[in-house]
Amino acid sequence: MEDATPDSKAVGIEGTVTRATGSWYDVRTRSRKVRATIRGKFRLIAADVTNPVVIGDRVILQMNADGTGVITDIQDRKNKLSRRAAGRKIGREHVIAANIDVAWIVQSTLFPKLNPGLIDRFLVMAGVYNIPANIVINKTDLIEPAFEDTIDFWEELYINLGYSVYRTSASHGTGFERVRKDMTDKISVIVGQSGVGKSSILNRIQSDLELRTGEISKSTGKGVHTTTFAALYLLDNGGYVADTPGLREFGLVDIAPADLAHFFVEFQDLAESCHFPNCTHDHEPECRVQTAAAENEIAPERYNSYLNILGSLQKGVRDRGR
Ligand SMILES: Nc1nc2c(ncn2[C@@H]2O[C@H](COP(=O)(O)OP(=O)(O)OP(=O)(O)O)[C@@H](O)[C@H]2O)c(=O)[nH]1
Ligand SMILES: [Mg+2]
Ligand SMILES: [Zn+2]
Repeated sequence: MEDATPDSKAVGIEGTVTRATGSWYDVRTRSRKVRATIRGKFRLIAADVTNPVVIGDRVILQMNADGTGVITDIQDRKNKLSRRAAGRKIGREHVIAANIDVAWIVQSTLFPKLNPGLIDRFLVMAGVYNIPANIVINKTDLIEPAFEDTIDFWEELYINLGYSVYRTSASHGTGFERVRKDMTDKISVIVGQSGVGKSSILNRIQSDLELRTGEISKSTGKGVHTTTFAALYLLDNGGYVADTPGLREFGLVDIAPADLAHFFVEFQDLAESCHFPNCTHDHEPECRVQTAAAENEIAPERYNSYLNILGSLQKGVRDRGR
């Protein structure tokens, strides 16, 4: 669609939402960035969602005479990344971003320490929302010789499962060429807990972003939640990348416990040979997945991680049933 002139009322302009904070939205059209509001009807449609228009949304704008715009239509989303809202809006869906081509799951080697259980939770989340995922191990400059084997072990494990693993040091600026290349022409979203270096990584990918980065708490070894809202940044080489606030936790409430195994790629074929079609691969007899874990055919670490997530899903089901 052609860009319309600011005083054109009739023709809509197509654009991508790059910032969504409160009542104002930034929309990038082919030629410029427009500040826009939304029509009230979107709030009504989305009563169970805390935010009706999110970054990554493809929208139609009508221009006002003063150069601002009004979002009049939202195109169907290819996918979205959400979490359950906490606090006042508890239980409602909070959509973080839409139309995502790839989620980059960031972990740091130390401060905070690499947490494969969290990688698995993020992989499940990406799977549930139908988003391809890559894994970034940041802060490689902190790897002591004694720690090298551990990092190699996890890197190899995820590569063998078919994921792309990237090693970066935002402090030293190493490992970014491949990340930059694989972000080209895509909508990327960076996820990971606070302090792993998500904003620092983006500053390395494109220095003019100048995103604020935070400290690591001396007492907890964790980040201090420096990034407070998600925004989408235009990349020089084409594409967009979203920085997001560190996720404290995310309810995996959207899946039934019996569906969890679908998101552990290496379990899929095995699960078909289990005796019970709704096997949770936990306690059931004649379970092919349990046998595979016992015989190291699948990594016991991944099986344990599966059981941990299964436990939290089952707890969620019990809590909601009360
Ligand atoms: N040693 C080392 N420190 C790093 C690296 N990358 C980031 N840091 C430090 O880690 C701290 C947190 O970095 P941020 O980029 O703010 O982390 P974040 O993931 O964006 O955190 P939130 O915005 O709170 O979610 C800062 O003090 C960074 O300087 C790295 O590669 N090596
Ligand atoms: Mg940040
Ligand atoms: Zn089974």
